Order: sequence, then C-alpha cells, then structure tokens
Amino acid sequence: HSTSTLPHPPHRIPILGDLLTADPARPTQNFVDLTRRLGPIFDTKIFNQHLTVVSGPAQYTELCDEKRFGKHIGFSIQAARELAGDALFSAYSTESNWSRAHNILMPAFALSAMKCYHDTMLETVRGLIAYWDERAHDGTVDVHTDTSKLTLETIARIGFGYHFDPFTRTKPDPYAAAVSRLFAFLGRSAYRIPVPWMEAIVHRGEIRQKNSDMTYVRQVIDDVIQSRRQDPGGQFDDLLQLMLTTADPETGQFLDDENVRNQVFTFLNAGHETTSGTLSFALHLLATHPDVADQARDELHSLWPADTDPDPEFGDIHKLRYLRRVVDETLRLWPIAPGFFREPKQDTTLGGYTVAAGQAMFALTLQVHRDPVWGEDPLAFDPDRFLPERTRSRPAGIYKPFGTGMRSCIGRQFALHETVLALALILHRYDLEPEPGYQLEVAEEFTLKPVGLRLGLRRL
Ligand code: MNH
Repeated sequence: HSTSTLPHPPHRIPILGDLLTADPARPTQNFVDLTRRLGPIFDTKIFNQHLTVVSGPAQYTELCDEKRFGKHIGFSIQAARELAGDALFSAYSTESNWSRAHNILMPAFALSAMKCYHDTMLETVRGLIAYWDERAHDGTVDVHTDTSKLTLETIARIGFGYHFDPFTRTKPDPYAAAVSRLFAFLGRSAYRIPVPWMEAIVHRGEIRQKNSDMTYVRQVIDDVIQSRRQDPGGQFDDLLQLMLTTADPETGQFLDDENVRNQVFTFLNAGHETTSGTLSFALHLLATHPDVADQARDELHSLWPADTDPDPEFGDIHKLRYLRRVVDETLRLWPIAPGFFREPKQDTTLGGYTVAAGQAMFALTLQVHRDPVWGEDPLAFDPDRFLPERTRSRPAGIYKPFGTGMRSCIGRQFALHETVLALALILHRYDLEPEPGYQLEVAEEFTLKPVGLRLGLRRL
C-alpha cells in the first residue's frame, strides 16, 4: 500500500486504526498536535479510511498545484451530499451541475456585485447593533450566537429575500440550531462505525435527531422557494432569482428544482457559519488586544469622528486597510475552514512519498498558517504581518483561508465585505471587555468556532 511508509500516529491497532488517539470533537486541532510528532506529511486511519494529512508549507503549496491535484470529496463532504447533493460545495468537479451553477452564480459574487448588497448588509448590521444596545449595560453578550444571527439573516435576505428576523428572540434561530447540529453530526462521520446496522444501533439517538433536523431544514428551504414561486410577478434581484431564471451561458441549460433547493441549503450554511466564526474570533482577538482595537478605531475615526453615527458607503469599506488586516490576521490564526481535501489526479510523489490517484489528502491550513515561515512568533496576533511589504517577503501560497484553485470559496468578497462592515460599526460604538478568566476553547463542527465566548460591551 502506497501510504504504508508514511509516518502515522502511535498505537495504531487493527480494525479501529487510530481511533483511540483521534479526537472526533476537534479533529483538525488534533492533527496540528500530531504534526509536532509526525512531521509535514503523515497518514491517519480511522476504521478502513486512510487520510494523508499535509502540513508542511512546501508540501502544502505543492498540494495546491491544480495541474497535479484537485478537490477531493472527502468522507465528511460525501456525508454532506445527503443534504446538499451536487450543489457547489459538495459537487464533484466533473459533475455537470458544478460548472453550470458556477457559471450562473459567479457574476453575483464578483467584487462589483457587493455594491448591490451593501445596503442590506448595513441594515442587518444595524439590527445587531440595536439588539446589542439593549444589552450593553446588562452583563455580557453571547458573541457567537449573535454573530450567527447576523450572518444568517444577511445571506437569507440577500440570497433569497427571506427574513428570519433573529433579533426578535434571544435564543439561536431554530434553523441555525438544527443546521449546527447537522454539521456537527457530519463532521463526526468518519468516526462512526462504517457498518450501517451497527451505526444505527450505537448512534440511535444522534441519528434520530439528525433525521428530525433534516426534515425541519428541508421545510424551511421549501418555504423559502415556495414564497418566491407564489409571487411570480414580483421584482427580485437576488441569488434565488438568478438560479430560477438564468441559463448557463456556456450550455444554455438551467438548474433543475432539486439542484436549486440544494444550492439554497448550501448558501444558507456556507454563507453563515464561516462568516459568523470569523467575526467571533475577530471580536475575541480585538477584546484581548486593546492596542489593536484602538488602532482600528483611529482609522474608523478618520472617516467617522467619534461623536458621529457612521453611515458607511460601499467605497468606504475598502478604505479601512487596517481593519482589513485585522480580518486577514484573524483568518490566519483561526482559519474557520481549518483545511480542505485534495487528491492527486495521477499517481505521483509528495514530500518523498508515493501518493496514488484519488487518494484522500487533507491540506491542513490551520498548521501552515502557524508555521515558523511566518516569522519569529507565529502565534502572536499581529495584523501588520499583512502590510504589502511584509506579505511580499514571505513565500506565496501559504495563506489559504478560502481554499485553493477552481473550487475555492465563491463567497470570499461577500464574507470580507460583511465582516469589515460589521466590525467597523461594532468597534466604533463599543469598547470590548473580555470576560475575566476566559480561556479560548475552539469547537469544530466542520468549521471552527469559539465555545462560550462572552464579551462585555461598553457604549463609547
Ligand atoms: Mn466559502 C468554498 C472558506 C464564506 C460559499 N469556502 C469554500 C472553501 C473554503 C471556504 C476553504 C473551499 C472548500 C473546499 O475546498 O472543499 N468561506 C470560507 C470562509 C468564509 C467563507 C473562511 C468566511 C470568512 N463561503 C462564504 C460565504 C459564502 C460561501 C459568505 C456564500 C455566500 N464557499 C462557498 C461555496 C463554496 C465555498 C458555495 C464552494 C465553491 C465551489 O466548490 O465551487
């Protein structure tokens, strides 16, 4: 077997493989720990599934070479196809629905398209600010629950003209809660017994919950699409309208109903969990680095003095260079998507080891973003690493929070615009106070998120 010579975790045993030393609740953080012992490329095996984990900058850069490697539909993405089918994120690159949807949707995600979304993004951020104003003097806020309300509402309104109206309740939206459980379930897929009847017994409770969550999520998606179909005369300018009425310019073909439903599900989730995680980590880092927060505020005050109410225009967002570096540095230390799956297109070698066509490989962004190649103190939060001259002095290809190549993130500009806009209004309005004694703990449910993060907000 081609992977037999790769290093692997100690105590590997028959049948279970590395299950005893694995950490299903925090798999990629466990890979980072293993890297210290096993080096830049190693093999893990859970039951009968091998995964080659790649974390050395040189090998990672090679793995991103689109001529030799492409996206792999890894075990957990395979499991996600039960929910999202062949929508953009979970499609095989060879499936015709991938290029069809990609061609139809690309224009809606170009930087210039963000101009059309700016006002809705701003209105939604103001919804969060109003919600936080009421709570600012009343203890701390539950950061991730609230950033998640913001980002789900933003993508729902901009993508599909749908309102969850999350700021009318304090609990997470039931849709967000169901999706979060579903993703946690999918993220653990590789760690459940790969024998369906045994899995059905051992994980009975979890599977029952998953089925009921799926039913609920499908209902919401159908409701989103139904409410549009019932209003055929309406004027809409959103992703849903684009998907229902635009043909692929290359083939002249439309997306079918089932695929549209899968895309709506994919965008609601891809568009919300990742951006809310980015905002939550950024707020944590800003609260614990008041010097950085102050510098970001100075920049904000040059556009909107301290005693004014900011009214950001589309173009203003791109003037906030320092705040953008804060976001870049946040995504370096805490890449919300901690890695991505790749596979060789043909048998080849990587880091001196033979790797076979189709072999499951994982590009471990979380580790590469913390490699000594970043400088003396790679764990320090230092937004000025992203000053152009310092970026130029590093090797290219070691910063990939949005993935790589043709299957990289379509929502990158969307996420960056929303994140910078939200942080601008939050920092301009509040001083962020960390909770005494809070130690950052990071959970993994496909994406990374801070656990139990609460901040005090003091109106400035
Ligand atoms: Mn997003 C793919 C990270 C925000 C929609 N996204 C990816 C990938 C990464 C990623 C990494 C590649 C996954 C892979 O190779 O398997 N995405 C992010 C991060 C943020 C983010 C870190 C926020 C910060 N993503 C968004 C937003 C949207 C979105 C916002 C939509 C509005 N992302 C997608 C879609 C894909 C994707 C769709 C799949 C693209 C494709 O395969 O064609």
